[in-house]
Amino acid sequence: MKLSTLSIIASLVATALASSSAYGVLEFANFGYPGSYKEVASISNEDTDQCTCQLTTSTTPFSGPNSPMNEPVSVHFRGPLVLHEFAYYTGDSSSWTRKAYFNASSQAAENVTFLTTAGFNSSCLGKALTFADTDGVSEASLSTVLALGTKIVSGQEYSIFSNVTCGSSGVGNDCGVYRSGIPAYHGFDGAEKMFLFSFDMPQETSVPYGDVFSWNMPAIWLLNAKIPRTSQYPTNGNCSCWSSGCGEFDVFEVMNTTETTKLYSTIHDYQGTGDINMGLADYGYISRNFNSTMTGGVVFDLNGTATVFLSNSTSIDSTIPLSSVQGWVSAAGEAKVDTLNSVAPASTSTSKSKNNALSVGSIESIWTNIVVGVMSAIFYFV
Ligand SMILES: *[C@@H]1O[C@H](CO)[C@@H](O)[C@H](O)[C@H]1NC(C)=O
Ligand SMILES: *[C@@H]1O[C@H](CO)[C@@H](O)[C@H](O)[C@H]1NC(C)=O
Ligand SMILES: *[C@@H]1O[C@H](CO)[C@@H](O)[C@H](O)[C@H]1NC(C)=O
Ligand SMILES: *[C@@H]1O[C@H](CO)[C@@H](O)[C@H](O)[C@H]1NC(C)=O
Ligand SMILES: *[C@@H]1O[C@H](CO)[C@@H](O)[C@H](O)[C@H]1NC(C)=O
Ligand SMILES: *[C@@H]1O[C@H](CO)[C@@H](O)[C@H](O)[C@H]1NC(C)=O
Ligand SMILES: *[C@@H]1O[C@H](CO)[C@@H](O)[C@H](O)[C@H]1NC(C)=O
Ligand SMILES: *[C@@H]1O[C@H](CO)[C@@H](O)[C@H](O)[C@H]1NC(C)=O
Ligand SMILES: CC(=O)N[C@H]1CO[C@H](CO)[C@@H](O)[C@@H]1O
Repeated sequence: MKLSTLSIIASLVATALASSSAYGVLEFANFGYPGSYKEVASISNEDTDQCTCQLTTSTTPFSGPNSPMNEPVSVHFRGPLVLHEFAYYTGDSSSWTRKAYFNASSQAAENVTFLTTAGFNSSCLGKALTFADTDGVSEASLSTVLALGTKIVSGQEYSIFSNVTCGSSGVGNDCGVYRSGIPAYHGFDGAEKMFLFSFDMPQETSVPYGDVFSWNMPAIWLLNAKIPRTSQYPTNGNCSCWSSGCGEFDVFEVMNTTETTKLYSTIHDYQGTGDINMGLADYGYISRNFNSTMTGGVVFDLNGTATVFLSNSTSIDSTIPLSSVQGWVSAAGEAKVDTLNSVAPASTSTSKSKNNALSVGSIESIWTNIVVGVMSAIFYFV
């Protein structure tokens, strides 16, 4: 009995560990559920130490494929990273149509606004969003295109929004409540959408190890665009809808300074989990190529399938047949598919956990799996 329990435990541990391995494609199936979150209702004294925020008492509902990421999202980049091209597409039954585009070499900048947090540092909100200059991280006085070859280093970030300006700040308005004084733009909308990227994630050489928390941890991720417009890294969780689950999707993310060769994908919401910090990780990873340009992205389809891939066949054209994208994905290598739980409508819980829009840990999730697996094996055999 003991031996067979042990061997089951051993095989569960082996399975859990082996399941974190290199894939060509990371896929979440059954993504989206009927849920809700709480928006920021007000921000008070934002430029003083008395800075506070309040969330709405009522909840904002969402449902349908890919929810809540069917809401408008902003696109975020962390170094070490060089962005060559970015595109946002919406789909119909036969093809993807490009609705936003950045090309560093041609300096094309269609329906994109580069923002960065180079503004005033408030005690509850952190640094304010500003227009980003050509280097991605300095403040510019108006919308400016990222320069060819711009490399951001560890710890540096910028984001891309659409060029559609927000109406006035307020609950129920087009962009909800946002921080006063920021350049406020809409995110990229739609349940059926695709983001493609051409980028480098080179080895960090400019910043010494230990100088920043996120050393050599590049990432590309999506946030519900309401998050950065109030506060991406608040010290007070009531200053963002993140904790209550308005949504984050990590597309390509190095999660740990000791695992810099692995790009993970994680969803942060409450679809079948109570732990938004850990979120829903796909236990596979895509290998980071340090030495050459990577192309690929994420496809959200109307079946609620979110597919992350890298493929050298990716061509960021103005229209792309659905079948071409399917071809790139199926040729990209083995897929690690994570089917999410279906969740009945429920009231939103407000997490007390640390509100860090990029604190994730699929390694922790693997250990949770092992512990849960071991516990169930023990209960099964007792
Ligand atoms: C990006 O711009 C470069 C330089 O103009 C051009 O060669 C390349 O084809 C463009 N990429 C796309 C996808 O249009
Ligand atoms: C937004 O981008 C589109 C596509 O490039 C362009 O036609 C439009 O003029 C831009 N609008 C603004 C306000 O810049
Ligand atoms: C912003 O101010 C807080 C104190 O309110 C400080 O802890 C933090 O380091 C500052 N952040 C930056 C980026 O200067
Ligand atoms: C720019 O992106 C926004 C956000 O998704 C979209 O509503 C708008 O139609 C796009 N503009 C163009 C010119 O495609
Ligand atoms: C957030 O809002 C809730 C409800 O109003 C309140 O109880 C809590 O103290 C607030 N948290 C902070 C850190 O201000
Ligand atoms: C990275 O992961 C390793 C292995 O799980 C762990 O020992 C280490 O503490 C983690 N480091 C950070 C910075 O999270
Ligand atoms: C969605 O699911 C249906 C039924 O399984 C399938 O026929 C269809 O190809 C799927 N669509 C996509 C875009 O994957
Ligand atoms: C893509 O091409 C680069 C060289 O340009 C190569 O290093 C890399 O392995 C290729 N990636 C895939 C997925 O084939
Ligand atoms: C072939 C090659 O140049 N490989 C290099 C890729 O980048 C890593 C990290 O900087 C180096 O260790 C390799 O030598």
